[in-house]
Amino acid sequence: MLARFAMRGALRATVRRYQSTQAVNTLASVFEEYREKNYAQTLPSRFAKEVVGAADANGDGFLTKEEIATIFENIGATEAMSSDEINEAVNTLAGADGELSTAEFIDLLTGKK
Ligand SMILES: [Ca+2]
Repeated sequence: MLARFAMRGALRATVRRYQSTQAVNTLASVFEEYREKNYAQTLPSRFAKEVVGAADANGDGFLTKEEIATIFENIGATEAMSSDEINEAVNTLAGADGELSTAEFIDLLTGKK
């Protein structure tokens, strides 16, 4: 009985990890597609800085779920991810401190993370 509970817990953890990874991958691919379509001549690092500059509406150096959702609207990608999936991706990227810094997001957009 205990072993079965433990197994179920482990499975749930694995599924969660998979969903988190998927959400992050989808988020990265949305911006990658947008870059390829609209910024093909721009260096990925420059593109990443522009996206983050536009996304960080209050300029505090951190990106909230709301700021990411707004950028999704602005690039016409609202169909690509639900707000739950965006939240999932942001939480995963933010890590233990619970905050997604613009530097962390630039790493994602430039494939360093
Ligand atoms: Ca911000």
